[in-house]
Amino acid sequence: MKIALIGNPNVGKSTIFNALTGSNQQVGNWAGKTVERKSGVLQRANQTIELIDLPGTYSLTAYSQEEIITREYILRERPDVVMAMVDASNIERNLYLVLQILELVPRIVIGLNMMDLAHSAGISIESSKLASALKVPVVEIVAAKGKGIEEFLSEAIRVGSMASDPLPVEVSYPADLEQKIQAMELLLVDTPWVTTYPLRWLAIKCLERDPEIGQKWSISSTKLPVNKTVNSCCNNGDPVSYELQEVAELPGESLLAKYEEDGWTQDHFEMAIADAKYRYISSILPQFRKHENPNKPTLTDRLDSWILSPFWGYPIMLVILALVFWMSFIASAPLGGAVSLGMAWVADIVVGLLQWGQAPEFVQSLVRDGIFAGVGAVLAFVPQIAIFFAFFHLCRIAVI
Ligand SMILES: Nc1nc2c(ncn2[C@@H]2O[C@H](COP(=O)(O)OP(=O)(O)O)[C@@H](O)[C@H]2O)c(=O)[nH]1
Ligand SMILES: [Mg+2]
Repeated sequence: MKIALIGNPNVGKSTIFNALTGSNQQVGNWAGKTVERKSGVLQRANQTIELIDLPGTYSLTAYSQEEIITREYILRERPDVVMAMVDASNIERNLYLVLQILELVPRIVIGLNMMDLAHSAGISIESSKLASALKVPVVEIVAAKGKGIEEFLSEAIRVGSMASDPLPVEVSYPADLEQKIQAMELLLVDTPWVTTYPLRWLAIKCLERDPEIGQKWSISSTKLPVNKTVNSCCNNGDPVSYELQEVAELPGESLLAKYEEDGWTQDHFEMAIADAKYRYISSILPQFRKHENPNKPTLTDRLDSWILSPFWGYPIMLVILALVFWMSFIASAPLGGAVSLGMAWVADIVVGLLQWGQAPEFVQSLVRDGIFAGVGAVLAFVPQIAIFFAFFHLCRIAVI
């Protein structure tokens, strides 16, 4: 059985993956990509399970390597079941990805992780109600503490072994958009593409003018060089590789042109489709999520209200940038000086020893002026660089 782990970045996929596969892992890169590929094998109830930890992603459009790899893996490798990890403390954004997965495959199980964080933020989520809202099994987990991991896996195995596909919810789009999706479905229903892609998903992606749709691949048993101009994932780390044969034009160009005349551009479709999913999530949220103290904003909420305010946001950003600049270039100067002094001190000792051992003058000069002066000049920048990167990393995780 093939199981894929999917979720937003930092939801705890790797924690689960490591807990389940232990040292039985294969780590490499997705072919032609700088994205890590982790797979592992485990045994449960006389079954061999291949588990794959897909790259963290927020969406399944074709804008990043992670998104393309994730969806291409689902479409081409056809895992028997998807384990969708969800951060319970940030459920709205996480469910957005779940709804997109549900448009691709019906066999999914949701792992509601970070229940501890949700609890301390005053959020309570009733997993059974979430399960009935989406018509998908939900298992509560605290991956970091190893809680619920085995239950999550058993549930995935159960769904993966079901004789027929389950029927999860389908997002309902506003009537005008729904009518356009159905018109596109009619054009696509008899094409060979529906053997590769689910019809509704294909229709939506055609309306979004997804650049990856319509690419024809052939499977080859030898490892082929990856065509660098093609922005698609190929598993040349696997026994089989894929080669792009051709990019076919799908039906629907004239329909798209007509829609465009009416103002339904590519951006308009993308926005309308994303908006409908978020509206759908907002409409079901009250069924399963409760804020224990809804009026009391959390610290993050309060910080956000200042940092993201249109008035205070810019001065705060300038202050933070000035602070990073000051820390990196001015406050770090004494540290750089200390490194230079330290190097000079060590150089004196080493050169003293060389003199004592009557080493030739050129060796002493090489050590003093070449090695210590050269390396010292470089090391003097280390505090500056370290401070800058520490701030850079902080800003990055603050954004995430
Ligand atoms: N508080 C809390 N932290 C968790 C939980 N599960 C994972 N983490 C932490 O979240 C971080 C991201 O986890 P990781 O498995 O790397 O996420 P990935 O990006 O989805 O692979 C790590 O520091 C984990 O220790 C959990 O249930 N509760
Ligand atoms: Mg990970």
